[in-house]
Amino acid sequence: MPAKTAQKKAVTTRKSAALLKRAVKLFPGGVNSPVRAFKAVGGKPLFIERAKGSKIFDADGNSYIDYIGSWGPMILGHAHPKVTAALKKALDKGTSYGASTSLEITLAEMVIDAFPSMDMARFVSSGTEATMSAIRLARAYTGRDRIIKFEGCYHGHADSLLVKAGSGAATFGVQDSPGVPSTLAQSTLNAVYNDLESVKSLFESNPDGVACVIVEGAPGNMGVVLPKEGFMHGLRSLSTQYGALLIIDEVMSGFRLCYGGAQKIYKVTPDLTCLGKVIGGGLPVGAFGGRREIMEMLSPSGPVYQAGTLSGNPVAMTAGIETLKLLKAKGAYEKLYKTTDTLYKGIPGIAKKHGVPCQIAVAGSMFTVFFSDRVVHNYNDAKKCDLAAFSKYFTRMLANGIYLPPSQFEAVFVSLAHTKDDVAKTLEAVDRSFKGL
Ligand code: KE4
Repeated sequence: MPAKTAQKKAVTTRKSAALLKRAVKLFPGGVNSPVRAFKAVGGKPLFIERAKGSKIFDADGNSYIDYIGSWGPMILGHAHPKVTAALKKALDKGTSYGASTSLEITLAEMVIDAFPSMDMARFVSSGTEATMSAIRLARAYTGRDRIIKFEGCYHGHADSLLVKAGSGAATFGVQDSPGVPSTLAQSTLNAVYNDLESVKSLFESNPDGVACVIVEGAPGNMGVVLPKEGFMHGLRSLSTQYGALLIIDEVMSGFRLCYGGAQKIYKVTPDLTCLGKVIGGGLPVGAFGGRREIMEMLSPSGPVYQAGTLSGNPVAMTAGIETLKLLKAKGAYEKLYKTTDTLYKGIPGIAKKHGVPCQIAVAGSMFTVFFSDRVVHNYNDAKKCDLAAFSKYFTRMLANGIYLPPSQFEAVFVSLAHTKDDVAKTLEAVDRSFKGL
């Protein structure tokens, strides 16, 4: 329940509850994506009616400072006037042609300019499609079947990747989803994040069998976990040594960490990059891309088939173009980092005051508060966090009008729309929420 408003009007979530009653008859768990169900934190999901800037408003008219930002895409804040205006114009030209447009060229040129490791790209409609297609391409290019991923990393819900996955799969403890054929799951090898030895031993036991290593640019799906010094470079050299491709999944980290993603921050050149979220500005866009010789294996120039009805959709491209234009503007990232820093740096003092053990991991404009007395370096560490404390924290913050991701294994996303007042209100809410946690 959000904080009492100044007018002390009765706060209710009655309309959300009524909508949930209808939704549970229509959708499994009443949702169209599991993490939205609040299952891990108890309580009932809110139904959101509209959003503007840093705020979202539920069906009962309650407003919240939003730190989910649609799980990353809304880095400008909601309904940015320049994005909305461009979309309104685009809509009058029709919504989808199933044919090429200049807009996809414009967005691809912007993406490739930001990611010099990419000679070519292919647009799809989600991050899952991007990673799924990149893996198929890596398997075709190398002629190998096995892939190495990391426990706790999440790359979408393609079968090969739902093996010891993070995000919602971790939240619900189903990292190995039923329905994934064991024959396929056996081709997915899981290493321990931040442990190069675990990667090396998988390569040594499969010396010519690994098609690729796929890793999140800055993991955000076991909560935010930072790569140790040399880890990303180690993945690069091991992949090269064993003839595997290195795929950096920047669906979350791309444009979230900086205008060029984690590979720019960590100075690592992948063979393939996956993107999503921010490049769609809130509309369904994913992309993958990399070296020309690899990408040209894709149909119709090569034999690897991949396709999509709405790939490169003109309306979605418009949202992506406008979003990247505004991110490229002078001072955008400085502002984003300043807001993020002011927010997360205010938390340790409050935690100390209330004797709440917590660790904060920050990557660009996303961060996670781990309820743990030790730094989280991998999924095992993340699983040891005090999940009950997290649930209480989440519920209290919501009651104070702060909308956080409903899982310890997710990230808080800061936007350019979050104001100093939002940060002050959020830290006040943290102070109230940590009391007696
Ligand atoms: P989508 O298919 O959900 O667009 O992207 C999958 C994906 C791929 N790679 C990374 C690094 C991702 O974080 C994601 C999706 N992230 C989750 C949030 N942790 C999406 C939210 C949801 O599942 O509803």
